Amino acid sequence: MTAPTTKDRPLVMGILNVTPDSFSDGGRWFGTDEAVARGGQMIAEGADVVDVGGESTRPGAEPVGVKEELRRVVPVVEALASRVRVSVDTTKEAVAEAAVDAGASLVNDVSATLWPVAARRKVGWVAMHRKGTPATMQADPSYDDVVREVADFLVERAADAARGGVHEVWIDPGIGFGKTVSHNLELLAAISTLVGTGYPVMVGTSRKRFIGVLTAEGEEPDPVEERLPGSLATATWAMQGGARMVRVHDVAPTVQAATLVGRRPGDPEDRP
Ligand code: HH2
Repeated sequence: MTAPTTKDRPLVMGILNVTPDSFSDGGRWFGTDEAVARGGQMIAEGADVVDVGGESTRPGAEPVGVKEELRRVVPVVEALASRVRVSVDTTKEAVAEAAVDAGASLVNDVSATLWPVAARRKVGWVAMHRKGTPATMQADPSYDDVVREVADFLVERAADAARGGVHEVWIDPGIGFGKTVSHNLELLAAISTLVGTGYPVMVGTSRKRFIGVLTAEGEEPDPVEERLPGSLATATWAMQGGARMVRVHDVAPTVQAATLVGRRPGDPEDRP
């Protein structure tokens, strides 16, 4: 399965949430102008892909209607697509279609159902695993073997998509989507199992709650704005395991981390 990369490092996807309620940056880039400016900043910081989303997937988030999601996403995609590869983070077919019309070339699909759009429109597709819906997913997630279940699910969906004519299929374990802290850690420790399926792997840990839980000294998770070191550590962990793309809020530090992953003494780039 092809995963276009011209870089000798894993790719960095910058998160652009055009939403009032995303868990870490909700409301900050809600206006079109603010969102486009934020996208420009991420391009300047070295983002390989900018992922534009108009509906929060955080636990308990309010669903957004198609019309409103289109209003949020389409102008931003349109403004950025000539400058960088744009993906659209949506679970709605109509929004995926409109974003592709506006220039997006990757559909980032946390529902893992939209491959027919990618096949029809000849764009890439990210299949992410989740258990349940945003309303229910963190209630009491349980698995017999989380790595096996996630890998089997993703391979089945990816194979359907490949058979259906999608030429670029990414798989993503869906860190935090119906997973406990231990499930997230098990999946990060087993990225090589996903890599072994042959599909390029993408991972999103950025600023997620499990980071704040693991570093907290008291009952409350450390706040979102204090999760950058843990975000970099987990992104690096995933890249070291073979992930070919990481989805992050903090582009510049992650590009630096990605550049260092896999560097070895004797590389042509070595300088005294
Ligand atoms: N995580 C989020 C949203 N989309 N897509 C993929 N492929 N992988 C992920 O891990 C993933 C994703 C959740 O993070 P964020 O976009 O920052 O928050 P929100 O859903 O609240 O907008």
